[in-house]
Amino acid sequence: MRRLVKGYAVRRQFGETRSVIARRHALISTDSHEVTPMPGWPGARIVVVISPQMGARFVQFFADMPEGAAALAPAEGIERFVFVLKGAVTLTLDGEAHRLEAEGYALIPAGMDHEIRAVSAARLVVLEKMFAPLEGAPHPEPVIGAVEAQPERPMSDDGLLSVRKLLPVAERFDCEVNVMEFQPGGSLAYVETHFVEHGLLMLDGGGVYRLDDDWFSVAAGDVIWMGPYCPQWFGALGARPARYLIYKNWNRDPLAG
Ligand code: UGY
Ligand code: MN
Repeated sequence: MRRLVKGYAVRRQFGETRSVIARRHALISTDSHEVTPMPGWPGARIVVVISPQMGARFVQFFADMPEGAAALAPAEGIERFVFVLKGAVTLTLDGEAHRLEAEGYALIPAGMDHEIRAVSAARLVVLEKMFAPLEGAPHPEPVIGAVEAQPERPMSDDGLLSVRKLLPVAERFDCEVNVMEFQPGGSLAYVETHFVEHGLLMLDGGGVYRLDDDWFSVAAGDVIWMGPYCPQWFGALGARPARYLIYKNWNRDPLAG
């Protein structure tokens, strides 16, 4: 561990980082995090890791909130997904307070006023996008849950890959957020190419991520943006399972804006 820390220090000294920003993908390692102020998040340390400025159609950021800090709803038309990495927050929606602890999460539909308040110092990862309504479908309801309460569904015949879906599978939702778990040696079955994009946070373990024509070693804390049609594949390495949180826009026609 000591060597690793020293390694980072040396890399920084020579202006190196594992972060890579390319046309259709990005890998953001923690050593290049940049803290920025953010309207609606007074007192919080915000690090925006994915945004439209790099080509994405959504935003992903970390929010470190000191105890007692509160965040307000985003601008009109934007839906928000909040996932607690550390500590605890209360989410107040429609006058009701919900406590979210580590690996607790919430999807707050566009247009829904709310407050997120840190009960203790808390670290969150937040995803926001412009909601894409679907004609004939009702407006989605808020979703509040915890990862471990969701059923683990097998995703491969070898038993090495499973997924927990954090949101209901229904077309009124224009995105999904999942936790995928790879046992050591497990991998995606094929190189995916699809029109939807991803925001990913490595939660545990690590492995090798293929993005376009490059292969990257990735570990807990790393963030990845995969733009439309970025060829992608992951294989887990190491003695313990690798897990990642992954967002995807979906359920909408590619011609629908
Ligand atoms: O759902 C997905 O597209 C997912 N399997 N992609 C990924 O893990 N890169
Ligand atoms: Mn994919």
